[in-house]
Amino acid sequence: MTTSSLALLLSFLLCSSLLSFASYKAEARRFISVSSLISKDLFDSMFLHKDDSACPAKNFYTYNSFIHASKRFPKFGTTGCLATRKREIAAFLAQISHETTGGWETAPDGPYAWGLCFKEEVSPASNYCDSSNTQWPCYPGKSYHGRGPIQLSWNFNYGPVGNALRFDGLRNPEIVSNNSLVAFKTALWFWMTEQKPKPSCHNVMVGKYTPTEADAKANRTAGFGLVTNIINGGLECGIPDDSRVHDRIGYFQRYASLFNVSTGPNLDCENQKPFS
Ligand SMILES: *[C@@H]1O[C@H](CO)[C@@H](O)[C@H](O)[C@H]1NC(C)=O
Ligand SMILES: *[C@@H]1O[C@H](CO)[C@@H](O)[C@H](O)[C@H]1NC(C)=O
Ligand SMILES: CC(=O)N[C@H]1CO[C@H](CO)[C@@H](O)[C@@H]1O
Repeated sequence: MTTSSLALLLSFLLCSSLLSFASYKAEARRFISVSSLISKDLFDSMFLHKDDSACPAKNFYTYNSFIHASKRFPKFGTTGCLATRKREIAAFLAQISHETTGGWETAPDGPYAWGLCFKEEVSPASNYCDSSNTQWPCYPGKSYHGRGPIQLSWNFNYGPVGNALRFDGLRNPEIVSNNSLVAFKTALWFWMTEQKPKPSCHNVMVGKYTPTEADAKANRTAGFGLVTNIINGGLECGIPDDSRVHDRIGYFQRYASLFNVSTGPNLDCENQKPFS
């Protein structure tokens, strides 16, 4: 191995800046894709039970759909150094695992081996129509309950995600639980897209989040806990010892360890105020 290729390798491994930014970026584009960071074997070792007959989403969430969907969002899992990339993918998979978990405390292989077990909310309490939203009006008879890996909910999310991904989210919300490619794309859309005043989950995990004054006052510092705050902070954050928050963290710790990467600080959001 030449000195320069050794330097390159080290910069990837250690996240240092031995190389100029331009050559670093060029190398990064050449070598690192989501599928090179997470093989089908690694994916399958995370989601040990997703295709069990006990899981309603049996055979729905395939590795190929995940990889294919990720290509629609080229910055996902390809930003920053190698550890950052793996950590972002682990965080994303952890959050969607909590959203779709079939696990319980004494489940086979532990509670965190049961991500991607559900594709649709079971007995939704409402049709998640915010009728005060005139930009994304509900279509008569349609329900905007949780569907897909991120359990996309509400007309004001189905509308814009459909717009971005070129399907009619308001008239055809069912596609999110009937087409696994669309399903993964909706989850990645949610992950990658900033919805003010919240930052995007992606920017938080790759170190591109700059807290506003309001964020600083609310303890919203970067880390996995802030991602939880973005996804469901109104219900889960600012509460000591919330079991849903612990479930998200448990998934993240397991996946980070399968990726051989550290989780980073601020896993919890119990000391953070939700966004308002
Ligand atoms: C993590 O480390 C273990 C043990 O060294 C190794 O077998 C495994 O392939 C590594 N996984 C990844 C994703 O690098
Ligand atoms: C911020 O977090 C610290 C502990 O980390 C806590 O003492 C403080 O009350 C928190 N502030 C707010 C506004 O939640
Ligand atoms: C073919 C198919 O899977 N159809 C499903 C589409 O989604 C609706 C509701 O989300 C299901 O009830 C159908 O079974």
